[in-house]
Amino acid sequence: MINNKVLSIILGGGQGSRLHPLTEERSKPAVPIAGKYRLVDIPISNCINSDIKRIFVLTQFNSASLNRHIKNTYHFSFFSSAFVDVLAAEQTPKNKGWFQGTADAVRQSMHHFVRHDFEYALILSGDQLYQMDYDKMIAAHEAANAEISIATIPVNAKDATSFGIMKANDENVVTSFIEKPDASLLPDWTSEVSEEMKNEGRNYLASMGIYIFNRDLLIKLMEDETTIDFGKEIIPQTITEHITLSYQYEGYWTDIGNIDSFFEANIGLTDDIPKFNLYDKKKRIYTRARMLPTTKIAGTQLDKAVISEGCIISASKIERSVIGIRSRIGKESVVSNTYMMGTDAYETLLEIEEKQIKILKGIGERCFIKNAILDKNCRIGDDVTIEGGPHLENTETDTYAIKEGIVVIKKGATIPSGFKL
Ligand code: ADQ
Ligand code: ADP
Repeated sequence: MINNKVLSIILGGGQGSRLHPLTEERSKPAVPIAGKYRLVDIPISNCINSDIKRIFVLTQFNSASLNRHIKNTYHFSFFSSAFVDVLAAEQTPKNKGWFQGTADAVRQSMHHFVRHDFEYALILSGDQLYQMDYDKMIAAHEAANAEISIATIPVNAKDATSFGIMKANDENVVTSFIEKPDASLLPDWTSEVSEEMKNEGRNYLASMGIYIFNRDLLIKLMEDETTIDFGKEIIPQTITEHITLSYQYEGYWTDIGNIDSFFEANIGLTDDIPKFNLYDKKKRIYTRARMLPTTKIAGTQLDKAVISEGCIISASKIERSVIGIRSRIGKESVVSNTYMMGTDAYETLLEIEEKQIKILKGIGERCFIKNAILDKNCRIGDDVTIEGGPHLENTETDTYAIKEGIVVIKKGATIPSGFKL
């Protein structure tokens, strides 16, 4: 089934330094998460699970890995109107080439959207972890006769300053909106929330950055070239003139736009009952089908380990860690509180011999890795210690970066045997 009224537009990221160095060589939507997925699989899967199958992904640059992933994953029937298309910022006589902000990204791509029939544009962020039925939000939008809808979630005072905060009336119509208010302004911005939310101190109604716009209104709003962002300009400027619905959501939702939250969201998957449920048959998360062999483990003590397919593991211990596809971990190594993304291809014995490879992809023997993210295709030698934590200062070298105590080993980096951090 396809919902023919809705066209989905996924905002795939700006020039984005917040996820650096994971975005050094790839665009943000292509960043691997949860061992076998890419960031963009989350909003795309939510769309597919809501029967929305006409999807554009807007990205700042056309990374080969994003295109390859989309092309190899989302095949729809030849007879269907479904598609997932990547639109990268283009240099044309009218613009400088980069998307200046979220609204500018939509504006510059508008000529692609208007070729399609649709009543509603569903605008989504590309860096959030959540499962949501957009069809329910669309039904609420229609029932309220709204022109714009914003998905909202109650947040606490600490988080409120990083979001767009709004107030709504008894009919959930938004009456005022402020983007990322200063803490001093917060006392004026509390809302009536459910008892459960109140008990958690979540008294502020935050925008989730998920919007529905009626087609004609979006076209009209995009004509004003001075507006750059939805949160900073479009939403605050339009709510008084156009009926804007607050569609309240109380499930699990988290922004994974920086290294810290990205790390926490991945490690959170090792909890006994993770807040993000990858095992829900009805809300499946899709990704590329790779036909990998099963994982082989020898002599390893596993505790809260999420292990993807195709791994070869001889470590002594893996705890509270997510291990990505095709990972290799050598004997007597300990991996703790770590997200290892895995590798793109196995190294054959012939290749190792011919290229005289000394340090293989993966983690060698007798290593100790804690509080780290290992990007894909890393080569960690033997007897390496990498221990992230608050004692480490933010810094960056050719092979790794430290952000808020998390050590990020860069894609394809080689860490020599005996290295200690
Ligand atoms: P932010 O998350 O700070 O606030 P922004 O940085 O504009 O807003 O990002 C929104 C989404 O658009 C992200 O997925 C981002 O990667 C993407 N994006 C940003 N710039 C882009 C560009 N130039 N081209 C393509 N994609 C781009 C917004 C709202 C707040 C709301 C939060 C919820 O402004 O009101 O509370 O989202 O997370
Ligand atoms: P990323 O997005 O993490 O930067 P890419 O998507 O560019 O990575 O690379 C992933 C894909 O590239 C893999 O799925 C694999 O098919 C292919 N690939 C990369 N390196 C090799 C290799 N050495 N041999 C075969 N395939 C490879």
